Amino acid sequence: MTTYEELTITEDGQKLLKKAEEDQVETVWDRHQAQQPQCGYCDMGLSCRICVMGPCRVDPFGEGPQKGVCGADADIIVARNLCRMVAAGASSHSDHGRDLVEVLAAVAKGNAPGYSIRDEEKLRQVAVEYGIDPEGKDALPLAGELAWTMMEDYGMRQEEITLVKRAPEKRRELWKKVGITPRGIDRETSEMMHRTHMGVDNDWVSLLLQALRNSLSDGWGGSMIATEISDILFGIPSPKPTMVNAGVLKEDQVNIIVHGHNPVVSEMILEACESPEMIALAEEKGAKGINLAGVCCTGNELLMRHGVPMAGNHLMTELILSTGAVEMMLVDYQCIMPSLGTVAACYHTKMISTSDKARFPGMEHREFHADNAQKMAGELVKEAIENFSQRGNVYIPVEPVPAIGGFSVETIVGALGGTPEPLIEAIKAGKIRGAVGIVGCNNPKIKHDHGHVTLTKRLIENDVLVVDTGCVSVANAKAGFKVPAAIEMAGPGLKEVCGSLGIPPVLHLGSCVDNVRILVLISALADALNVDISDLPVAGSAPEWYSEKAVTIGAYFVASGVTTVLGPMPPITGSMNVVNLLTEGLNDVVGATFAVEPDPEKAALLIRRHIEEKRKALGLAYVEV
Ligand code: SF4
Ligand code: MSK
Repeated sequence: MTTYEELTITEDGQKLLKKAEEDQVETVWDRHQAQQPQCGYCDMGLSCRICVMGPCRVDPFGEGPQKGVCGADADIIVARNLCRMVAAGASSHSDHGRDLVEVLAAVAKGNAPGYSIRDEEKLRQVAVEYGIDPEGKDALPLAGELAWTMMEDYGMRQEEITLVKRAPEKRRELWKKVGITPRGIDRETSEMMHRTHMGVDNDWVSLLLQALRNSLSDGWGGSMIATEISDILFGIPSPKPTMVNAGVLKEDQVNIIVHGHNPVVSEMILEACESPEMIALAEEKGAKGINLAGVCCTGNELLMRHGVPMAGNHLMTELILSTGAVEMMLVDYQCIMPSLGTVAACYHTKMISTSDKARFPGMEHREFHADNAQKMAGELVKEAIENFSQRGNVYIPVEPVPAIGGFSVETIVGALGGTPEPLIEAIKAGKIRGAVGIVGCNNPKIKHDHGHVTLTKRLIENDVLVVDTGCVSVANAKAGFKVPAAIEMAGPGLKEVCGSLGIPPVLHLGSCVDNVRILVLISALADALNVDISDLPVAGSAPEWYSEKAVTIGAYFVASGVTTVLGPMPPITGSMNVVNLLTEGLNDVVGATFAVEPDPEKAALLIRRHIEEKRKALGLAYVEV
């Protein structure tokens, strides 16, 4: 019998798991258990269902078939499967970016009531990067021109994606030499799918190089566009206090939760929740107000820009509903478990899907578009308020924890006095040994939040600065790492630097697409030191990843020169050639590799050793780890 403590390290998670069990609510952990044992062939990447001569499997013990019906061997099958994960991840982020380009275009045409250009300076700066002269142009026509030009990044009229120019020159030259400079966002994903069709690219090395190019089209393309337009439309994040965990729900208020990734919907919901008319209606219905909170990355988008509280990360999404305190959950897309409608049906919670491309069982579909979003948001918030009277018993198990979010590159550099120089000096002096981006999801294969929190703790206590995004950032906020007082958990050097700047030792950089903020930050560091990204004492990690998007993020980190340590093993162990290329061979190609280490204590040692090796190579003081 598994205990709640074995499933999650979080107090709210443990208590709500008990509540869910009492309420006979099935959770992701129950279904994970019911799936055991999971398919060994799939786990190793050795099964293929790309065509209907199959499905095929290659026997890992050498006794059964060693080739699929078409003749594909283990290397080809494993590489193709991984490549398709990268393509799916890249297309998810990049399609999210495309939606924002369309909203920007609609704003420019005056077809998006409620939306506006909140950061005109950033609009002008990005326009210049796209080769547009903003001189003498008003914001709206300029936004239209930028949206139109960005659309070309999605197609095939360019030799390289525009924002690739943000990468250090040495890195761009390397990409050219290796032949992985991304040309068009959709083009690379489309080519990846083409190459993995039966009978196209059957060289596992060539396939994996295209996967790197495809991932770069996301990191320096679709995701970067998503982040930049979000900043233009909704403002560049700046540090703001907030609260986290299931305790952010309020017993005496109307609770509305937003879930997914795209801020286009959630920004409008926030506006509606803050309207005096809605607040008055809530009071009329007996509530003390309207409490908007987030889960996953739509939550991160609102937290970063407005300090909206965060109820939980990926594995908490079902449990948040089991509080019985949620009047309405609105979802857009990605990481939304199709089980949520069934969980909500056990309570009074209304579930609303909002995107034409993401529908779910047990949810009412109310489609948001730029032209109707403001009106739709008002109607839905009203419905949520009216649902307050339908509440049954409510169980909010913990008090919330304070945190600070909103560290964009602009605010980090601003806090440093307008230049990355003080950070570089602190790294050179050894007060900060290096920096690590911890990113990604939760996965029921790993004790919830244990990987994130343990790794972060070990790194900061050894003077490694941590920046995080996505579901990690929620785990780390819940663990108390994101308040200035958390410097007490840091090593002496990191404590001194963060203490003098008044910042926590763990900086929240945003949502999944905001991993590109990490790329921009490390590019600035590399440029300031006149080295390549792969020379820096930095690393990436995804201790509890589950999604295809996380594979793509890992791939663009590595292709950009950041060695990245994964917790769960990707499905590649069926081919030692693929394993060796990804964990060793890539060092000779892009100067960085993947590593896999599910134990966060060991992962911390691995990362610290890597950082010290980079310090040594740069001629900086180093220690043996
Ligand atoms: Fe089998 Fe080849 Fe078809 Fe895959 S592509 S299912 S290995 S025949
Ligand atoms: S939401 S991709 S579970 S981080 Fe971005 Fe969290 Fe991973 Fe989804």
